[in-house]
Amino acid sequence: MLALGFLNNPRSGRTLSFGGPEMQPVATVREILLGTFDAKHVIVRGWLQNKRIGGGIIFLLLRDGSGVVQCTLRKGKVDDKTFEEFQSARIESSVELRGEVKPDPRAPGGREVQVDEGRVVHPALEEFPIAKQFHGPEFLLDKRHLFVRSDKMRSILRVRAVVLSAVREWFDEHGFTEVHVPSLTSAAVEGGATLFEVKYFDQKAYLTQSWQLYAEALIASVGSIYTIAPSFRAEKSRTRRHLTEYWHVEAEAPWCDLNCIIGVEERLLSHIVATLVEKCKTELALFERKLEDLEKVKPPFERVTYDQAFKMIGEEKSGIKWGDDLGYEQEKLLTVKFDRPFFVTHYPKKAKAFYHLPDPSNPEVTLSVDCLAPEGYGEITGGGQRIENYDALLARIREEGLDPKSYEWYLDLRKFGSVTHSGFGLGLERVVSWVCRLDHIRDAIAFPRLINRIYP
Ligand code: NSS
Repeated sequence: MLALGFLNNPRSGRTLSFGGPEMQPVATVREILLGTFDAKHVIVRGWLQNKRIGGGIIFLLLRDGSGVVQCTLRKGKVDDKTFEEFQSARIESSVELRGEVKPDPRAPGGREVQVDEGRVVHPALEEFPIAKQFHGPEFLLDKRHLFVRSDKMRSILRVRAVVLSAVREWFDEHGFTEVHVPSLTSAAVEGGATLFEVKYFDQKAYLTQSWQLYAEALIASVGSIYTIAPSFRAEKSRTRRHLTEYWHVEAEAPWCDLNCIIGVEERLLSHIVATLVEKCKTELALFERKLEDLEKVKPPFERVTYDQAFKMIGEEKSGIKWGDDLGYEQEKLLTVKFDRPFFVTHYPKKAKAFYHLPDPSNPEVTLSVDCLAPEGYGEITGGGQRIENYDALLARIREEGLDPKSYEWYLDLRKFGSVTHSGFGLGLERVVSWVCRLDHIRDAIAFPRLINRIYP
């Protein structure tokens, strides 16, 4: 019997939990299941996701963050004290096991760890409140700090991470520099209705809705740029696709018109989706997202103008008048006609924020673009070409009833070498909801912030 103790392995840098002559580094479940760990005897540690006892064997499902593996404790093979300890351990206890990896076609992943030594590190003090039975969404949101351990949330969090690494990879390879701007701001970007006001010492400030205005300053410094940061919207109604705090991937590029930014968006989105197909097959399968659906996502994406879209949804029968923004209901009508993401361009001036450039050939519409995901998901990006000219921008600010004083520095940008430029924002949770076929955007983020929820 080897003594239990924590040592650092100077070779691998990982902590050893079981000391003794054959000191072994800790294997991850992923390494065990892939067979990439170069020893048959392994130490694993994690949380007891499930437990079943039968015929003198305790079957454990151990989860360690990289995956889930079956581990078996046989009476007689482990000492009686250990067997009893695991017999009474509740699920979600933290445990450490040592054993031999053996192929077993009945085990999930085709391998199991036959344990010869183990300990419960911290036994769960109570029964885990989330059981296999159905729980309502509000209960699961109250217990979110524990629900994040579920297969569903773990898979979503991994998909999120892979989306973001694909975003960085694509931008970095295409000459975009990552830049960060403040989250505390002094003016609205996307309209006052969804601004969160905060006290900034003796002044009024707001949580940012978008990096855009700062980005337009920075393109004259660093060229094409992107950011990944939280944005805040005081969304006053409950919907399936609005968070009050969401992660915003935004890009801005000088010498780039509407057509150019559409090209950036379709190539970026295609890269994100191709990376998911390559790296997240298991997660996508859990959500029954067919790879064929995603493999169709390749540039060029289809484009329709707002005018065409308005006709496609039956004009006023869709519940809006010409000029109104497309809401969830209208986007649903439209997206059923597509089986992959597509662009809607040239939204009416009154449906869009002040900075959008009116189309020189028809100033009632703007050189704007949203990307809509199919299957009812709707808008996942919004952006377009910006107003370049000082007087035109000032006129639009006034026309929208905004205070030019708040936008003085932004107007200044048009005084010193204004250029054609465009950008867009992509809602990370909107993209995750679509690829993972989620019913509600709250599950695309670990701890959602919603109109009625700021706990836990
Ligand atoms: O309001 S947007 O359509 N556009 C902007 O903020 C631009 N200033 C971005 C830019 O050009 N740099 O928001 C962009 C995207 C939108 O398409 C959604 O995908 C997402 O941000 N979005 C949201 N996601 C989750 N929850 C909420 N409330 C939300 N609002 C927008």
